[in-house]
Amino acid sequence: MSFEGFVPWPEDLAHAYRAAGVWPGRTMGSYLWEWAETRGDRVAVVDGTTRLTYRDLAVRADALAVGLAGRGLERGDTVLVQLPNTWEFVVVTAALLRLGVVPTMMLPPHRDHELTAIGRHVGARALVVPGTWRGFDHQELAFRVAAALPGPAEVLVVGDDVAGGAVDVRALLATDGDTDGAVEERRRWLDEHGPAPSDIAVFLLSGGTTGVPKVISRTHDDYLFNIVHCARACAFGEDTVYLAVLPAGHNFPLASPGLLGALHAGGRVVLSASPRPEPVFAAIEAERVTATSAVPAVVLKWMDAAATLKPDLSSLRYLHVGGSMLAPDIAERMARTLDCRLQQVYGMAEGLVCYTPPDASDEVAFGTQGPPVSAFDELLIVDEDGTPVPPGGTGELLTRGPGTPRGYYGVPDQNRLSFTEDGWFRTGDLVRLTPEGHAVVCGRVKDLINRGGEKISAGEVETLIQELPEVAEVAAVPAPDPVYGERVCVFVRFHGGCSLSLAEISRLLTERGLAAFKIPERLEVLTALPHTAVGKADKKALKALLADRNPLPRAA
Ligand code: OOB
Repeated sequence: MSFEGFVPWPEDLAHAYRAAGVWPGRTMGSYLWEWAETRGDRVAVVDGTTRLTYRDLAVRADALAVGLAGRGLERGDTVLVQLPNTWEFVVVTAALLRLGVVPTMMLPPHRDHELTAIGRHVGARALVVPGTWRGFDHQELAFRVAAALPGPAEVLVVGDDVAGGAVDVRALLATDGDTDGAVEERRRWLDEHGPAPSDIAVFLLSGGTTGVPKVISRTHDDYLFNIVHCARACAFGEDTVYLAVLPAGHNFPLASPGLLGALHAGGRVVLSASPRPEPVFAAIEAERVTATSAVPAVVLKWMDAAATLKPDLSSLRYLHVGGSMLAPDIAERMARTLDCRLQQVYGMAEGLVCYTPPDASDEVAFGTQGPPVSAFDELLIVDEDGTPVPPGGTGELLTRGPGTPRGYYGVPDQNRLSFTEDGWFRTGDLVRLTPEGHAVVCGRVKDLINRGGEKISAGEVETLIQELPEVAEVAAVPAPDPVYGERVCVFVRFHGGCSLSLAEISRLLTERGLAAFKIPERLEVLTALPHTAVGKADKKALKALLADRNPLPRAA
């Protein structure tokens, strides 16, 4: 493996986890053919009218993997994957896992700013993008980003109008007319050239509190651990029909347990390209979906729409809700309105995932975020000095365990802040534990804005706004919002004689290639920002100011 910024697992721990079977000691791609042999004709993936069996998935993933190898990609490379929820997302991911080329999971709204910064950080060798998606030309974006990367990078397109110079992914994964011999030969070649369990399987993006998002390297070992335990915590099995609604590059719909968990359990994955109520309800009805997961902001929209659309949700047994704060009364209303078991989830791409059990009492299901999915996960609640708080007290949650890696990729200075010397990850979340060991998330100490589950680093937005010549000082804080929970509000002090409107700031940040969900939706102009003793913008004071301004001016 050639990933220099990778923080490996301590040898002794890795050895102990493998010896005890905590880590299965396998790669994720190694399951594909096992599944194809035991459940070959069963449908694995549904996307509209496209249905792939477990065997189709293995055959196509192998074809694509070998095709990509033919284009020069090899084990230890990484590519940026920016695909919507389509069946090709699953095949591309499976192919990359098989080949040992690490998918760096980007999100469809990401633009030049995120793709270029992350692509440089991980040393991306290619980008996998849709052609045009929601009216936006991702192919053109990918060519721009590829040109801005230091090394050569290919543009791989999943779409109809593949430009000259780009690689047509659909052509690579087509297998029509392949003989059994060809399929077998590809399988053998990939078995020999694929990754090891300790290799990085995927790169995930962290909500991050500094600059652009931090990159989390997940090995086959530690990612499989999460997938298996989350699938167990959600009672996934062969009868599971899981609907992937949130962007599949997020850890939540991808692997907690998400689509990988559903496949691992022998179930079926249905993909919805949009979280809007109409397509989601239609997919639940048509495919008799049994489980899905979403952030509270999305479920609130489903609840509103259910009143008028009156969908048949009788197949839906479990709804996993997490990613941002959820009040107990709303949790209860969600379960009643959609008539299913609510499983709250508190998780993070950095590893730890907590789930309320499927058969939890109402008190637990509505009032807590549940215990960690595995008994091997350790939780510690500390105060501001790092001292453990008394049982039941609230403080910052530190965690460690076989599914929580020991460092972000390629940021040693940040790692000294985010991880303790003995391997605890500082979540930045304020949590208390019930006597039964269930987590209750109470807030956070990290400087980010959680807009309906999308994490936005305040620092990233501030850095871009600070670069505008009119701006003397800026601080981004969460503004409370009834649907999204929070939206980005910026407090700005302009240089004398200068000013910008919210619309102008929005346009300038869009021009700089910032993803739309990070663009501030509220602007508060101050002649002086309050400061803390160390001279930083005092965000506590700013949030209080925001709460005092009633009603708040709303973004256009
Ligand atoms: C999930 O993952 P990320 O990496 O996008 O965000 C993690 C952060 C947590 O540190 C916490 O601040 C927040 O999102 N969060 C919650 C929460 N679940 C996550 N805050 C309050 N209540 C909750 N239930 O968001 C994620 C990953 C896997 C499964 C589920 C969510």
